[in-house]
Order: sequence, then structure tokens, then C-alpha cells
Amino acid sequence: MTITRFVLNEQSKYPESLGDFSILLNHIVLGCKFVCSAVTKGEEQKKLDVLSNEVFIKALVSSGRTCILVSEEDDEATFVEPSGRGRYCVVFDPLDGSSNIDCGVSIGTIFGIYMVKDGHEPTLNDVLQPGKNMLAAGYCMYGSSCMLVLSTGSGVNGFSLDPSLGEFILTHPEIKIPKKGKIYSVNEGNAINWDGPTAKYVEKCKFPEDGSSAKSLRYVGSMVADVHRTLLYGGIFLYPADKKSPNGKLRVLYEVFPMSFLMEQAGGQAFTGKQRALDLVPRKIHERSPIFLGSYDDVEEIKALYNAEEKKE
Ligand code: P6P
Repeated sequence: MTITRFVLNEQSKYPESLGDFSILLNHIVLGCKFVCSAVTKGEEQKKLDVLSNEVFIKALVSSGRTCILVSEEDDEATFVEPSGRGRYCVVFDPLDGSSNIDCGVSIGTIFGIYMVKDGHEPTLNDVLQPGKNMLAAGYCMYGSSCMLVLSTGSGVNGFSLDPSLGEFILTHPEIKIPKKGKIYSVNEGNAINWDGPTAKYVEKCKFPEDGSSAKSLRYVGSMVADVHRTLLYGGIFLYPADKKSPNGKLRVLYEVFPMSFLMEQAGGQAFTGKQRALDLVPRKIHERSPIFLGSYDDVEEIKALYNAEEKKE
């Protein structure tokens, strides 16, 4: 089962579908194949950052199905010319974690897709939507192998690139995250700046009070790698707010939302410290938010600590 066939099968569930969504997804897949090839060739980081952004902008515009594009690499959103416009907005980080390229750590493309709101000239409000309005989200991880993990709103599926075929093949059907995990994933170097609930939660991971065994710490520093491990093995990934960065570091539209969408679709959850991550309504296209995502029970534990803190205030 190739990703192309999978997407067409999904489309057949919507008889009224015009196939636009499938065409859009296949252009995203084309972009991922191109970046995978460039990363594998060992291009230097600066070139790869620029190249991957150009590849996705060109692929998305040439699909004829997009109208607004938001990229981590571009300060402003791209509004597609009216003559070549479609109904979809795509938000993406073309090469997240790219500072890790030179040491061979896995990096990735992260993307999310919205439908424009009805019948008017597209504006930024068409992308400043809560993550729960996304139609699809996914990431492509470039590492020892190239793997695309995708959700179109009915579960999560993983596709591995078969270089001899040049096709993504379904290798991880219907991924479900374990309800509880044994791993926590956070940059402990920021501990001095954490707020109370995060500090208390990490302490519980290391010195459990209920006699259970301590969690293991795994932190790559490349979101796609850390989230992919969390999705497959379970556990929790945290990028909390801290005194230096009151909104955390990760970007809402093209890091927090797509990964939160995937986690919920896989049976996990995602929390900002204040609310369900997908309920957040961004005000700016490069807005940041704290994020706690992963196994349902693990996120519940840190939610309880933040909710208790809120009651005290
Ligand atoms: P820190 C990479 O730069 C990135 O945007 C994410 O991929 C990753 O999760 C995070 O930053 C790592 O940040 O502060 O721990 O190095």
C-alpha cells in the first residue's frame, strides 16, 4: 500500500470529494521525497534550510490547491496568486531541528492543513484558526530511514520511503500511543527556569512517590525525533514555559498544532499548561506556546499539577 493509494482510498470515503485534497497531499509527499534526497546527499545546513523551504513553497503553489502558506522560514505568509489558488492553507516547518544536521541527528518537516473559511478574499484569519480545525497534519522524519507519519482525521499511519521504488509504503498502520509510558523528554538544562508544576512533575518522574520505577530521560533536541519516539514508545514530551521564555519556544501553527493533532488521533493528548493545545486560537502566525504531549495518563498527571496551581491563584 503506497501513500498515494492510501490517500486515494481515504478520498473514496467522500464521494463528493473533488480530489483536491489528494492532489495537495501528493504535492507535500513530493516535497518530502525531494528534501529526503537532499538531506541524504549531505548538503550543508544553511543551503538545506533555504532549499527545503523553496521546494515546499514551489510544490504547494504548483499544486493549484493552496491559497495561503505559512512557513517557519518566512516572516510573512505567502498569498497564492488568484489565478492559481485553491481552498487549502498549509502551515509548515520545512526542516525542523536543522541545527542538528551536521551531527547526523534526525530532523524533519512538520505540516498542518486548514480549509479556508468560506467565500471571501483569503486573509490571515484563514490560518489563525485553532488546531482542532485542521483537516490533516503530519511530519516526515529524515534519519536512518525516511518516514512520513500522517493523520487526515481518522487515525495515524506511518509510511517508510522505499528508495528503490521512490514510494512511501505503509509500514505502521493505525499507530496508537501507549496509554502510559516510561520515558519523559525535556531539556533538563532549563530546569533552573521552570515553573512549579513542571519542576514538581519532573521531580515525580525521577523520584516517584508511589514506589513505581523512575522514568528514563530521552531528549534528542529535534522535535520530530522526540515526538516520533514518544508516539511509538509512549511517555511524555515537554517544552514548558520558563522565566526566559514565558510562552515556551515551540511555534503554535507548525510545531505544536500538528504534533498535538497526531497525538490526539493516536489516543494521546496535548496540553499547553492552561488548556487543550488544539483549542488554542493563535493571534500571530509565529506565536509560541508551552506544550506537554504524549501518553494520555502521563499528560493527565501534569495537567492535574497545573490545574491545582491555578486553583491556588
Ligand atoms: P532546545 C529545534 O531547534 C527545535 O525547534 C525543536 O525541533 C526542538 O524540540 C527544540 O527546538 C529544542 O530546543 O532549547 O531544547 O535546544
